[in-house]
Amino acid sequence: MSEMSPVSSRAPADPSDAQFATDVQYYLMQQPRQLPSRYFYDALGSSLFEAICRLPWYRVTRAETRLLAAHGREIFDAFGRGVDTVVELGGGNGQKLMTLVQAGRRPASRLELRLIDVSASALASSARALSVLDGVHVVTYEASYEAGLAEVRAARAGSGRTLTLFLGSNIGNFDPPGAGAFLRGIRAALARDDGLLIGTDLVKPERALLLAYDDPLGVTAAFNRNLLVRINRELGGDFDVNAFSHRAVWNAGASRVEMHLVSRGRQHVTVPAATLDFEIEDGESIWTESSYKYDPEGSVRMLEATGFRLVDQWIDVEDGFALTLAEAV
Ligand code: AVJ
Repeated sequence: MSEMSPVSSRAPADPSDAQFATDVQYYLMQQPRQLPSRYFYDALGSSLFEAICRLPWYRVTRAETRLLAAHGREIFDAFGRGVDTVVELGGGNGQKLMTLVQAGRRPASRLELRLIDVSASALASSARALSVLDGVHVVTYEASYEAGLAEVRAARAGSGRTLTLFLGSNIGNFDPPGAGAFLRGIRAALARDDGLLIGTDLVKPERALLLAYDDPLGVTAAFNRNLLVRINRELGGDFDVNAFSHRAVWNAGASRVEMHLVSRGRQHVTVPAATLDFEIEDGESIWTESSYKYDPEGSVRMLEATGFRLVDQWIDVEDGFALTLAEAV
């Protein structure tokens, strides 16, 4: 049996238009100027991200998908009482969850899939794809991670274990204190023995990191600049999108790749719906994303410091990616 019309909900605490305007106003006025990376994922941004995942230079998604296909059975079997609910945070198009369920689930078991994402378009396509699986019931939450987790926790029903997925190195968008706080928040939404599977992109040679975030086809540059397109469309901004250059830098001290939009020339910018009117200097940048890179031991330490115990870890040596399975203590 499959559920053809997935249930969906939109939390009141969503990053709605008002939140977008508030965040754009606040972060663009910071020194250095910034924009939160979660706003990349409107319909076009989500499509551009999917294109990034197919680039030969961005290997995160393929490496993780290989690990999920190879170890999906071990991941499900690591849970004695059996997993009856899988929660995925920021899963995008749902293809990795699809791979995991197909590789790992024991046939004939029922499974609740709860998808939390800020992207409505990503949720729609993943719910559609996952609904074809037998015995699967999909519920989507168009919400921030925090709001979505609170809803999932409130709706908790079954007696089995819940496995929460935080894949794709999405954890890399948090700075280390933020990642710790976020993992503690996940722990608080779980019961003892529930599982958490996280994917972390590993530190690798700078050349490979920079090609992944500044690709020769310019897809990542388009993904980055689309944030300005979105501000212009949704908040009435007048950013001259062509007058900003995409730049990726490896900050070795902080173990992160940073993406920036660098102003070519001094420019006047207004964003009426965010009550912004400012000058940006020649060469001044807007910092749009951090992608922290880990090592395998660091991923484990981070989990052990936030209320989890290591169950197993799998590493793709070729592309430098780790999947770490833990359980709540
Ligand atoms: C989806 C946050 C994991 O940081 O690698 C890809 C997003 N940004 N290329 C990442 C991204 C530029 C991606 N995450």
